Amino acid sequence: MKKTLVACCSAAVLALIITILATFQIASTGIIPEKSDIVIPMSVSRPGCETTNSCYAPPEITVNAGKTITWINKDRAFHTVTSGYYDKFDGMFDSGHIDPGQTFSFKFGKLGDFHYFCNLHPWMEGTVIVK
Ligand SMILES: [Cu+2]
Repeated sequence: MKKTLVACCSAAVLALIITILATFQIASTGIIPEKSDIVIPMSVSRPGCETTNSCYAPPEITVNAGKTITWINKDRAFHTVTSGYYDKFDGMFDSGHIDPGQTFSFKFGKLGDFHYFCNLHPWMEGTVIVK
């Protein structure tokens, strides 16, 4: 009886250790996306970030033509990266809902200033300048 209990507890401890190691492995191998050019910060689903122009960080980025920009959602809410203005979609790109922790990428081939916003939170705005 005592031996069975010891074996059972050892198995449980071993399973716990394996789970912890597996979690660490996922975090350290980059399966969780880390690389991004623009961050969607925490709590921007509430109005306020527009007063400090910090709904996307950075709110404005200048790149060479052909560059792929990646946004990462570090908030706990869904967001979108949608080209144009809230009352005037231009149809160039639209991420759809970006889940927390997920990314969206778009390659900018044409020159110009490209305004974008969040379709769910119209106060969120940013610009990509392609030179
Ligand atoms: Cu949003």
